[in-house]
Amino acid sequence: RPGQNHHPAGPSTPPSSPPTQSLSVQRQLYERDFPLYKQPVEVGHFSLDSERRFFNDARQLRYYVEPEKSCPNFDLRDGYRGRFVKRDDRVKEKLDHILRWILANRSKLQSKDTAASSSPCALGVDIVTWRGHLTKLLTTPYETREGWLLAVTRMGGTLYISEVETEAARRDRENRTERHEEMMYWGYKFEQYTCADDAQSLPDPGGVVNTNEAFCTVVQTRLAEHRLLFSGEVDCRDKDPKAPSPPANYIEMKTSLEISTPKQRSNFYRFKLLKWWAQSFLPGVPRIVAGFRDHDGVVVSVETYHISKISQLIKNETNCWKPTVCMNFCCEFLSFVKSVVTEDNPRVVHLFSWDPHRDVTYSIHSDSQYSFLPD
Ligand code: 0WD
Ligand code: CA
Repeated sequence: RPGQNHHPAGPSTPPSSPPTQSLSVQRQLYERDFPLYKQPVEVGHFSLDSERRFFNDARQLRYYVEPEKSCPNFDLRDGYRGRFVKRDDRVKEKLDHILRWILANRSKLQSKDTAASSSPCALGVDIVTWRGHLTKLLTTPYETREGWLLAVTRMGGTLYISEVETEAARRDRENRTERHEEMMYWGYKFEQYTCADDAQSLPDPGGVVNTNEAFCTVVQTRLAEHRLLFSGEVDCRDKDPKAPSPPANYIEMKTSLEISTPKQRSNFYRFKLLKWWAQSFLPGVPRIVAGFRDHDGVVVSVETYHISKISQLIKNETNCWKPTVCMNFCCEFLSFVKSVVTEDNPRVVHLFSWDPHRDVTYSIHSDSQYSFLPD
């Protein structure tokens, strides 16, 4: 049925109807009650070392040390030339690290309710992906600049979702200005000023910043009927030994230009806080510590945002985003994917594609450059 459009939560859609060709992204279609989103549970974690090697442990987890002053004057440019090892972002790792974690931790996944589940599958989850891919889905109804490509394969009843770099994103990556390259370093430098290797020590601003290093949490949760397993990079944890268990003790670090005009403040609320909220809400990370910097990369103030308070913060903003629209769209996209990707075959990829001001569409590829599940 070409041209047919997938209608969100359409009660008139019979459950057995054939898959539709596209999914609308219009906000008003998703303005309804907040869907069920279960408290995310950490089922594991892993680390990537300075050479991007995988370890099934928390060796890269760091500890947040609150800056001495509210105006700390951290110089984020320090070390860019000389004490910086940058990850090679031409290398596409796809889901490989998550798959390594799954292979090492299968026993933790065979959940007790798998046998009783209406859709039994090998892993006991419907979706495996990166948190960052879900963040892109959450923000899609409000995105006007960057589209996305998501490759999906069904294997053993589980849908694996892995991003494919768009042509536009590749052009942007290859044509970044020297200024932009340096500014990408500033976020990592801020982490180095505020994070220590263990609960007893202090940050070492004189050390090397190596963006190969990462600590990733693996969480399990449910969005309406979709059982999700995803991983996301975590910057640090609360160093208090009495802090709650993960993910409630995790902290996301951010930097942003200092806010000096009402226009800047409104843009911060409407665009940046949307991305910050979506990214941390998904894995249940409760706090963001933000360093506000000037044009020269000097941090002039530090502020904490509680994820649970962000929706209140933005309520008085005109033309602002709504968390319920983000979550309902993501839920509907996952239902759309489930209805389209029915063939259980690691060599088949359905490539879902979205550009701003368009519907989500897809194409089908067998044994192509898009296949991403390793043998
Ligand atoms: O190869 C790829 N195409 C991708 C790899 C795409 C997306 C993710 N990854 C993997 C990497 O293994 C990385 O360790 O993503 C991990 C992070 O995953 P995520 O948490 O799902 O990603 P996201 O939420 O977008 O980013 C979290 C942090 C970023 O922090 P800020 O504060 O800037 O949001 O992960 C870093 C970055 O510090 N980051 C990445 N690190 C490695 N590779 C990547 C990336 N592609 N993107 C963001
Ligand atoms: Ca961060």
